[in-house]
Amino acid sequence: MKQESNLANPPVIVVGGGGHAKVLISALLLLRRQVLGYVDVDDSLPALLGIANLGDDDVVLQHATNEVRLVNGVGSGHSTRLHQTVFEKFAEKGYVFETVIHPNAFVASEVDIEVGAQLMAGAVIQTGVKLGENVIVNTSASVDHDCLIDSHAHIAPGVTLSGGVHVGPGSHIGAGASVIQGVTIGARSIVGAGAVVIRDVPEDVTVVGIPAAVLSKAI
Ligand code: JB3
Repeated sequence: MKQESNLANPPVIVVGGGGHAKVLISALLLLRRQVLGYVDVDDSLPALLGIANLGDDDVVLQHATNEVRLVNGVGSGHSTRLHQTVFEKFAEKGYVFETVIHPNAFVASEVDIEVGAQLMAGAVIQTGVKLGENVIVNTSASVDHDCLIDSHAHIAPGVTLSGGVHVGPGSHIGAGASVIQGVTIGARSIVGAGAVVIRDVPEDVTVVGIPAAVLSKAI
């Protein structure tokens, strides 16, 4: 697991104040992490689980990069790309994103988890898996042996990835989708909720249905 900071467990600031942020704050509180607050483009949003809205993203810049860690609380509510945009915006300024692993996630041996990855409650990460930076494995999603999930990909709730699946960078696997073993999902592609993927998916497309077929270019 790659992480860099001068402090063992620095306090965190959550970026975003919607549904994804709320789930992350819940996990962080269970993990007994100190959460200074969250930042959102909407500074009128109320506290989340007792954690205050600190204002907009400029508030983060008031903290030195080695004093705090960030948690990327922007999910896929507005766009499947925003999660990556937020990560890159702060990472290029030198901020480190915390890796969040819910205490009820299962992580097998010989798993490689990059900085900023998020494993929600009930996520199962089997042996030999590699999770890139800023990846989300959402509630009750299952990532089986030797899968490679590239940076910024989102494995939505209830997804089943069989062994040796490769999910390309920035891709989104929709809720409840299933992917058979050995399939590659191309970069930035979207797999619709409930789809069953039985063959490789190219880059920059949306696939839906059973078996999954290309619907359109991804947006
Ligand atoms: O399905 C599940 C379990 N979770 C979904 C998650 C993965 O994606 C959830 O149900 C939603 O569909 C979605 O959650 P998310 O991304 O939190 O969406 P939403 O509830 O719409 O909140 C997004 C928040 O991010 C809003 O309050 C925006 O104002 C804020 N936001 C957008 N861009 C930003 C930025 N906040 C900051 N700080 N900076 C930004 O650039």
